[in-house]
This record gives sequence, structure tokens and C-alpha cells, in this order.
Amino acid sequence: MDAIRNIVILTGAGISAESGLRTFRADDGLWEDHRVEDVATPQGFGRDPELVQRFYDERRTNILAAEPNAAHQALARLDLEFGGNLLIVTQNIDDLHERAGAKRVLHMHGEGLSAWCLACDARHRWTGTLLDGPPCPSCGEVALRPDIVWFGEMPYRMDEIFGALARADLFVSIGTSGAVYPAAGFVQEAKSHGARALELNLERSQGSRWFDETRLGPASELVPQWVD
Ligand code: BJW
Repeated sequence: MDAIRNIVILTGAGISAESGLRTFRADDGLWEDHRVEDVATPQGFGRDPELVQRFYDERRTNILAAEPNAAHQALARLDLEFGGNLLIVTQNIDDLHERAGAKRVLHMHGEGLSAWCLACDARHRWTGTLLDGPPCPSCGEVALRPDIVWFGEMPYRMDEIFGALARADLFVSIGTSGAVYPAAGFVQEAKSHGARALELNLERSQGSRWFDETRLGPASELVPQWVD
């Protein structure tokens, strides 16, 4: 990777699958047990906040129990090597990239271990339950929701992401089905600015045709092979 100056890596649920965290759209995925409209939209939260808080309480427990796998560790080595010329944009709400040691990680769909106060807009690291209505540590109001980007909401830090995509020589997509926008459009955006695009996934994603190269297999094998 000598000629490469700037890399943007997009990760999805597939990179954390081998750490025991369920993906969304597989046969045994999270959307098999839950209706997306009920647990991953602001309207669903408005209708039945307890259902949504229970769903994310369980996800938070699972995140805390999971460990980074060889794919997260390989990306952390790459992060160390490339420094500020690498950006990991993750759609995942787990903290496995950070726990593997990666420094430049952007959570475009929010973080499972963060709570957002709808009364005062503060965000707090949160490892316990939100179901029993804890007060916000900043303002005392009972108005905390999971700090997650649901359907119909604006993903975080889009300006930074589009800036990095415009500068990238290489765009790598790992473990994402390419079913959810705007992330699914990043490959075309990076390519329109001249980047090469590589896909590492268990199976071809919906936008596979946009990539210059696709390698199929489990992330814990493909990512270390690509990095090292
Ligand atoms: C492995 C593996 C292993 C497994 N190794 N690989 C019509 C057309 C276009 C867009 C829209 C439309 N109607 C509505 C929209 C917009 C909407 C959207 O995209 N809808 C689609 C369903 C069509 N998007 C939004 O609303 C977004 N906001 C928005 O667009 O704002 C306006 C805007 C526009 C332009 C610029 C800026 C803003 C918000 C989307 C929020 C997504 N939220 C969720 C839930 C919250 C997070 C959480 O609870 O965790 O985010 S949905 C869910 O899907 C989650 C994920 O981050 C996201 C992506 O899923 P991911 O990661 O790809 O997982 P899977 O399960 O789909 O795929 C796993 C992959 O891994 C598979 O390919 C496997 O093969 C692979 N795999 N094991 C390697 N071991």
C-alpha cells in the first residue's frame, strides 16, 4: 500500500459478527426478531419507548460482553501505521474498533454506550439500563434516549465523512450489506473523486458492482490478510 496516501474504511455489522454481535439482515439477524419501524425509528420510540429502551438495553449488554476480533485488531494496526491519513467510518454502535486500539473512528449511526438527553442535549457514556427512566446527570430531567441514528434521522458528521471521501485514494467497505443510505452511496462518492474501491464481505453487497475488487470470506480472515 506504498502509493496510498488517504484511506477511508467503512465498516458494518459483519465485522463484529465473529465477536458474537448479531447482524441485521441475516436469517438469524436482529430484524428477524424485531420490526425495524418499531425499534429503529423516532416514531417507534414515540409509540412505545419501553420496547425501544429494552431493545437497546439488551444490545448494550451484548456490546459490553463482546471482544474485538482479528479484523478489528488488524484495522487498529493500520490506524497506527497511517495515522491521520486513515479514517474508519463505522455504522456499528459497538466500541470494538476503539477497544482494539483504533484512534480515528467515526460512529455515523451513533453509539450503544452513549445516552442523549432530549431535554438539555447533553450526551453521557452509558453502560447501565435506560429502561427504568434514570435522570440526566446534567439537567436531572428524565429524557434520556439511546444515542443512535434511527431511520429518517441524519447520520452524524456527514461533512467530515464526505470531506474524507473526496480526499481518499482508497475506499474499503467491510461487512456491510449496502442496504442503508447514505453509507451505501459512499463507494460511488469516493470513486467519483478518483479512489480505488475494495469490498471485503462474506457475500456480495447490494452495491458490489461499484467496487474495483471484491474479496469474499469472513472478516477475521480477509481483513488481516489485506492489512498485513
Ligand atoms: C460478514 C460476516 C463476517 C456477516 N465477515 N462479513 C429509499 C431509497 C434510498 C434511501 C432511502 C429510501 N427510503 C428511505 C431512505 C433513507 C434511509 C434508508 O437508507 N433506507 C433504506 C432501507 C432504503 N436512511 C436513513 O433514514 C438514514 N438517514 C438519512 O438518510 O438521512 C438523510 C440524509 C441523506 C443524505 C445524506 C445525509 C443524510 C439513517 C439510517 C439509520 C440506520 N440505522 C440502523 C439502526 C441504528 C443502529 C443500531 O441499532 O445498531 O443502523 S439500521 C441498521 O442498518 C444499522 C446498521 O448500521 C445499518 C446497516 O447495516 P449493516 O451494517 O450493513 O448490516 P447488515 O446486517 O445489513 O449486513 C451485514 C453484512 O455483513 C452482510 O453483507 C453479510 O454478508 C456480512 N457479514 N458476517 C464479513 N463474519
